[in-house]
Amino acid sequence: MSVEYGADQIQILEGLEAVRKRPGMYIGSTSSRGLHHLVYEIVDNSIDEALAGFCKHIQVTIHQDNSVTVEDDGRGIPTGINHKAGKPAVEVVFTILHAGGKFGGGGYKVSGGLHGVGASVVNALSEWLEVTICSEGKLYRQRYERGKVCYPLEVIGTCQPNRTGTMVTFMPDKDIFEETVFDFRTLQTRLREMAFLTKGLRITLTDEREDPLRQKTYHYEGGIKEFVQYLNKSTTPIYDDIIYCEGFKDHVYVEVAFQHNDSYSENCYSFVNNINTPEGGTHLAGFKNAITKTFNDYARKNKLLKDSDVNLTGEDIREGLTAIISIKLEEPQFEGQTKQKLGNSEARGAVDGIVSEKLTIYLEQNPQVAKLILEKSILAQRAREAARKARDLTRRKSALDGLALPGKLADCSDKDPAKCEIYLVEGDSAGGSAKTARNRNTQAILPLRGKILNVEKARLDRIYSNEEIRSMITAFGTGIHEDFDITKLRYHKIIIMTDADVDGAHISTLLLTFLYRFMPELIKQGYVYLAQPPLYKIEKNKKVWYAYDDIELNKILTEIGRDQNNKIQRYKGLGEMDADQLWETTMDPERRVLLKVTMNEEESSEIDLTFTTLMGDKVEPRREFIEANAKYVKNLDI
Ligand code: TTJ
Repeated sequence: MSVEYGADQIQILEGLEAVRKRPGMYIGSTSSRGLHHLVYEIVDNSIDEALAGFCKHIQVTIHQDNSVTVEDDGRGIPTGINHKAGKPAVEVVFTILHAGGKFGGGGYKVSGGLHGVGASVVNALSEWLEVTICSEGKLYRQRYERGKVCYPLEVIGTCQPNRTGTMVTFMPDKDIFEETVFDFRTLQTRLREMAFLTKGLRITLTDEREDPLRQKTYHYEGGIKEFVQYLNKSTTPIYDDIIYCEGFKDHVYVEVAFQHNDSYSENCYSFVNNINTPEGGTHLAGFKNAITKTFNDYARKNKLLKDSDVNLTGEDIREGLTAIISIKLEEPQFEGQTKQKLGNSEARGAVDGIVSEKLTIYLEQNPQVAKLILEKSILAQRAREAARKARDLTRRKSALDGLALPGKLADCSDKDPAKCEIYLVEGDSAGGSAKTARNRNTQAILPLRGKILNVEKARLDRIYSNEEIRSMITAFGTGIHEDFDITKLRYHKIIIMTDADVDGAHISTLLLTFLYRFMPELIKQGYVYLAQPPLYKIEKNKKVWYAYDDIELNKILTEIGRDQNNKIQRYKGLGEMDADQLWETTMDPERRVLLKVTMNEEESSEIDLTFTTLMGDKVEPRREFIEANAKYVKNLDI
């Protein structure tokens, strides 16, 4: 951290060179994801200033040329000479690796992007970067190109004496990034999340590439309480309050907000220094322990559980729970393969202690709410018991009659999962054509009848006794729940094939919801695909073309000439194709188009919201969501 003048200085120059040589080491990747991290790295500096209590508004602007400006109204990066480095502090921030945050004024650095590397990395990876600082009545500016100083920090004018702030504009280097076009929605999701996590802060995102320009402002006085409200907006909460616990213990600042809704799924998101920790860690463990213990204690004390009853499990209590756990601490230690799991042991005790204490008081003061939550947990406990019995039944059955594959499954003969695919096909008739069309060596067909059970609206016992769902579980071979074992997966491609209409899309969503909630590993590891049946068949002079959308149809018609004799057929469903056509257009590995279903864990709260919004009970938010997204959704990328 400390910077010696002289020898170290040379090392420092090598530092930014190293960033350009191995960008992936510093920002994770040079794909679109790394590109967006550049913005988060810069914004994090302004967030720190907000956490220190000096910045109220951050503005992020995507310009026409895809450069980005981040501007805040904080105190401004210090412009005075940093004596250790012998140059202005701002220059140190942008040219020395790992510098930043720790010098001048009070307040410690708590935020930091995925890799917490700071502004110098962004500078090194930008074609050019300009910083403008307004402080003590003066306007300062410095410019850098690919990390190198263009001219010493200069005063370029004056500003209102009471105004202060920092503005940074940068152009990501096209030599470094595979993708240099910013996505409004990606930035929007992350900036909204940052606003939720920093109560009171206002963040504005503007896109100047659109005419009229697109602008969104996020500002939540309630912070994570409003985050929970937002996540629950398309659900039916079972009580009005959002339960909130806050405190400071062992140098850890803890904030937790939660509310139960009438669904059966659990949506807990944890953050450390404003960074999402999808794999949880000690802070999440502390939270889970606290609520399990506190609710059981309360239930016993108030005779909601009898002496002879067994304890509620954590899962029972978290049924339908939406929660945000946000902690801030000085030196987070991340563990695990992806370094996304918090390891600090003091975080466990801090969250556990604060939540237990505050929640006990809350429950004493709000017995009606306590009763509603516990009644739901007790129902969950019973359903869990019933579900276990249903699962045991499946397990025993499969032990009895060998593999016990579902009767409707037309399995393939090859047994090497890497070569095998399973088509989940809507309807028995399309299932029949698919069975005729397929390559029996490597392609298995599982026809699914009618509407698939909506797992967002059903309890575990109903889910596990559902015919279609049981068929999928046994066909995949992985087992489910605590038995889930991805190494037993029998097919490395699970292909959802539905009609190219609204009903087909609905069935796809239902299937994806099931896979996402119950076997997320299948999606994470890239085993799930969507088949793309064509929408049109075009015939002319005994020649045939297929078009997968209207744009393609027009292209083909332009190519072959718009002619009276063109025969255009619009397929309404898979059933209208004969087996040969189905093979040619949708199933032949040489010719078909498959969409791989992917998920970005950084946006998991958005994905959950998508599923609860699409599959939940409330019509209004669903309509709004579909209207808001209809024009942006191209590929289904959950
Ligand atoms: C540090 O302590 C003295 C007063 O100013 C503090 C500071 O550096 N504040 C600050 C930095 N506010 N905003 C920034 C900042 C903003 C952007 C857009 C980019 C960077 C690298 C820093």
